[in-house]
Amino acid sequence: MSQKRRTFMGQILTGGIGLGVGYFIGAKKEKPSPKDSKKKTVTPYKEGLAISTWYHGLAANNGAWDVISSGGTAIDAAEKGARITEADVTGRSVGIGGTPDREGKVTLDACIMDENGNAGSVSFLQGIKHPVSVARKVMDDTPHVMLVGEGALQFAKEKGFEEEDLLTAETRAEYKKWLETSKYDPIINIENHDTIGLITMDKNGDLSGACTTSGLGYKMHGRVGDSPVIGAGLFVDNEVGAATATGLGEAVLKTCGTFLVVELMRQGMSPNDACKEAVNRIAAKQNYENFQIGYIAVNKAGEVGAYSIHPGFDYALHKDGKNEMHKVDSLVK
Ligand code: SD4
Repeated sequence: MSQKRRTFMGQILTGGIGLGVGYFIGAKKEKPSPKDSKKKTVTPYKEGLAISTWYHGLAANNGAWDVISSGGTAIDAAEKGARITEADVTGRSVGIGGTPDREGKVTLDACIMDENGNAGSVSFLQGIKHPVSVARKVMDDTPHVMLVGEGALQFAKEKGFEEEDLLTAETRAEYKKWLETSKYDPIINIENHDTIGLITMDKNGDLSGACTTSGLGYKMHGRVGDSPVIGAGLFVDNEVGAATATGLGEAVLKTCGTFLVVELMRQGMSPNDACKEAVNRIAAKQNYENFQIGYIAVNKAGEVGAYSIHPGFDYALHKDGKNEMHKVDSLVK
């Protein structure tokens, strides 16, 4: 070995050892004492609950509650509730009857997550009325988390889902009218969203969630929002809590919105404060004048919270024998 190379190797070794020692010392110093690392024990809420975005959440909560009240699991409840909204042809932003993209195609995004941290998701899926159930199959029957487009459709058909036209007479007519101007303003109207995000807690105190949408009306063909992205449109951590989002997906994606909400709850924030802080993070960097974001969250103790950028966002909560709408406080008054 040449002198030069030997010196170089020597430097690496000494540096390496030095770094190793430094790391070791550093690690030793920072290691939390067993007392510090003790987790705060939270008594899980075991009465069951369902909380979901917007008015259509009332019907979804009822579907979820049928499962929860009969002793079913949170994940089954989340799927059942989300399917109710997907099947509603009058809803313009979920499942059949959803507003198409600018090429007249209804493209759907959905995800689901259970109490063990398992997740499944589909995006840019066409022709299948219940994307949330396809997402469930991705979670249960594949080694993957996300399937998109053609592959998702192929998988759905293999699993027995029927392909159907998701445009209704009304949405077809609305699309034709839209074509007259083809005006697409990427800054969405603050009322233009109704994604369903649903969080469920069963009588075992376990949390799950689902999020399903047709995304933004007249979006670019191929556009995918936050709703099928784990940590953006939905996140569940059964030790801490769960959160889901609605609104302009791009803003949620850029801030890992629901992951952030859950992490803030892990650090001790209430669901309400965590939602508020996650909205503030968006507001700090983005011009939020013309778009809406709404978060809802639940912690392990069964406390719920929500916050939005603009007024007008509400959520449905099924808890303590009542299923009711709740207005949400917002950044802009
Ligand atoms: C999206 N977050 O695709 C969804 C939009 C939404 O009702 O909430 N639609 O960006």
